Amino acid sequence: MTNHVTLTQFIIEQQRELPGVSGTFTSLLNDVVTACKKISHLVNRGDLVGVLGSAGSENVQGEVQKKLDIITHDIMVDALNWTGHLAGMASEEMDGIIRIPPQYPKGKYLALFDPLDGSSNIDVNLAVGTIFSILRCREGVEPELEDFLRKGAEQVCAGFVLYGPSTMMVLTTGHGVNGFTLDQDIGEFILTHPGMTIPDETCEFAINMSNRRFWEEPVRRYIDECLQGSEGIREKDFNMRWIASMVAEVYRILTRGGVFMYPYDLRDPSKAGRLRLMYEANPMAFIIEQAGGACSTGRERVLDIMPTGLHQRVPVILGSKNEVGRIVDYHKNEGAVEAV
Ligand code: AFP
Repeated sequence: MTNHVTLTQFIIEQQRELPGVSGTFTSLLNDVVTACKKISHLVNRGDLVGVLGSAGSENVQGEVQKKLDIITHDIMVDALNWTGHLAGMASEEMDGIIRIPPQYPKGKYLALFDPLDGSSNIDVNLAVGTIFSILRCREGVEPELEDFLRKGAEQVCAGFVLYGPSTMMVLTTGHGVNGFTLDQDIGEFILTHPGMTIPDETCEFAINMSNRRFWEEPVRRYIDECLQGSEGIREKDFNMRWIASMVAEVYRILTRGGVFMYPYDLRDPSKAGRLRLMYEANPMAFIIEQAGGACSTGRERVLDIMPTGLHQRVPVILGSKNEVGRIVDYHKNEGAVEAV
């Protein structure tokens, strides 16, 4: 088989079109790819290499950590902290920012990542993923928290790797969205899904229905109208999916459209939502918008949120543009909700 474009080749060719680029970004992306290949290998080996099950500890958000949550966090940090491409990192599994050890050179980018999203799925052999977001850093400074707390609209790159039946990387650098499949035989990600786009209309929604009693009225109204199907005001039947793994839901939406929601709910007033702005919502919002979709909290565009903390949570409604627009319209008469 010839003429297969590898991820590295694709990024180098994209960078050539931009004046004055140094190639550092391509190298950084290769560091991320190396880490994700290692994670893919471990996820695939599962219990054969003893990586399943609980670690018996809790992360900064008070969630029970799986062994793989910790292992994948370490793989990401170890692959990224010594190469000289990053000025600092932040991980969903760690409280504060992760500094580059003093013996290594510092680069001009910041990386934020959720090393194993959907980790509750790992022990039941369902899809999980790694999500990452890259920001530019002021050069020559030791980054502090404020350097990370930037709007999602400032991301230079966002991507995720889905460890499913195939391992796929989906990537945007702000020029559309492209999907790459890991060819296990040669160890390279190959461009298989160029120019991914999301249809504006959909008949499929994804939400955790067990939370219905905690939702606000606009979300209840939208879902109830979908459930009424062809007999209701939507005059068409809807299908529902819930994988409890955002990477898998977003990948499905990128391939056949749909809407995914983890909305604001009234379970715990101290939490504005379930998903983390910096590690999940922002990178996915960048990808979704670049593929022609939309991403909102219901009240504002996710990429416009000014973050107040590394582990801040936000409501997320993303996917096909017209459906997200409809849900946002339903929110218009509701009061504002404070993000925490
Ligand atoms: P975990 O990484 O803790 O499994 O969380 C996954 C996730 O952040 C996101 O990927 C899912 O869409 C969502 O949580 C599932 O949440 P529920 O378990 O409440 O449905």
